[in-house]
Amino acid sequence: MQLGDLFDLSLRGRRHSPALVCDAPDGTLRELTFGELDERAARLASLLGQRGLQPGDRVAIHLPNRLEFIDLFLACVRAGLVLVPVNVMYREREIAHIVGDADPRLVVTTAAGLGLFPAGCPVVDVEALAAEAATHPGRTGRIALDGDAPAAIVYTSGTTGRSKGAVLTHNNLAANASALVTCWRITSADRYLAVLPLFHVHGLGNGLCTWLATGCVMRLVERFDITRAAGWFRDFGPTLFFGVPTVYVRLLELPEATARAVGAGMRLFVSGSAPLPAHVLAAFHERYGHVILERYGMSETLMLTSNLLEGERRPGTVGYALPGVSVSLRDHAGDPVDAGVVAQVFVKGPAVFPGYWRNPGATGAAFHDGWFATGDLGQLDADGCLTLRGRATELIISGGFNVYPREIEEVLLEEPGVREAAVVGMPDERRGEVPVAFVVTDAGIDPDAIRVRCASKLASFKAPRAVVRLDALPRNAMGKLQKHLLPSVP
Ligand code: MCA
Repeated sequence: MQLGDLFDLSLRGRRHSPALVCDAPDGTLRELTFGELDERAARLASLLGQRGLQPGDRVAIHLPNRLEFIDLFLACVRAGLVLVPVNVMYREREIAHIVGDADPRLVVTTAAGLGLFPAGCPVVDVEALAAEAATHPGRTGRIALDGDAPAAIVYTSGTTGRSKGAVLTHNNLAANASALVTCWRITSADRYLAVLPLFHVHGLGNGLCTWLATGCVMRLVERFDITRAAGWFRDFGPTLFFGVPTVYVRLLELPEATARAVGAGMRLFVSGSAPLPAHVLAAFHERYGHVILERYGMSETLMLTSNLLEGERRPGTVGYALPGVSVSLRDHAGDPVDAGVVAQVFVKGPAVFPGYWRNPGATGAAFHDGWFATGDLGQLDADGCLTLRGRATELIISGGFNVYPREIEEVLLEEPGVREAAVVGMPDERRGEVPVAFVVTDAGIDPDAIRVRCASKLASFKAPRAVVRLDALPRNAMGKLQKHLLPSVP
């Protein structure tokens, strides 16, 4: 299915209905109908075509949540262009890798972002592009596309240090949205408060795509901010909210009366991207009167399992396979294990990606007999409810963002005087986990200076909270690093 067919249910079918509420540059609120969004996308798609972009070309978007992000997404869907969202927190090094790999025909950023891109990159200022599109004649109709055509390439933190581009097809995104709309009963009567970044799958695949599939109203904010959250809930009156655990931890800070009022109007709170601690679930229930619905997914697979909308939402579990998804727990030999046994989670399904962009080696390693290896360890109940029990990889999740130690270790090893480096996740009340680094250095090296330099090269959520100097890293008799023996850091 072409995503445009799914979105047309709203863009055309609900042309005159309110679609979006977002912040205008002058601080007022801006409201648009689905028809207005469709016309904006038509003009932009036509402009991109005139600039020579062809179906299959990549368009990298390095923007915070704003109207133009949506315009670009819809224009790409219309014109068969492949969206490459880039995390706005990334620094030059991370950005250079993504644009080098994705090879975009166009890069759109803000005035502040222009300097982050390497020389020769086809980068444009979003304001200039939007101004040109506003006066450009719109093109009617869409490019005819196979549903298996790529719609987006989403870069995931890499186990090998460099992030890999997960190719998501039109069918993948459509299947994911349809499954969530069905299982969470999202309808045009909902009001969705969108606080998560659109440059990741949670905000893009779950948020934007279910909004466009159902034609509900979305209030889009630039980013989650606890000091503004109460006002957004009060003024917009949402029924639907998607968050990462860090967002729910922060919402517990709102006064009791505010929380009660927010809870009274809400229909569904969903959490994902990182494990939701049971005590947060309980405290939120107590304060807001809602049991948060926890679900499980990955950038490569979109959503896989979900707790039930109606019926028990079991704390500590991520629920049951979504429509079309098969979950199989397998041991090291690749054989399925019995219910109750902890093993790696393998999945199949209509939203599972076809592979990594221009990386057949990584794609081959990720699939086993057609099953995608998630790298997560889990346990299935006899009735099919999944509980995650840790990871087969060293992934750290901080504030809902994935961080692989190897990438940080490589940056640390570039520092003069650093001989060895090991990064691990340490528990953190608010962010779930934070990266902490251990280094072995030449004499006279200041570990804090290393931390500061490392922070200037990496997105803030990857920067080690602390850099600790050790005389030696713990290793076994074979010389293999024993990360579990590293000391804990307060
Ligand atoms: C955080 N920061 C940001 C943003 N969010 N900067 C720009 N844009 C953002 N959207 C920066 C802040 O500037 C600050 O940087 C640092 O992060 C911490 O911010 P703060 O407000 O103090 O943190 P917080 O109140 O604890 O909240 C952080 C947050 C953020 C808003 C919860 O972590 C967040 O938006 N997380 C969502 C991640 C997400 O969407 N993941 C989905 C991945 P500095 O320290 O330099 O001042 S998709 C996925 O995982 C799969 C597929 C799935 O299943 O969903």
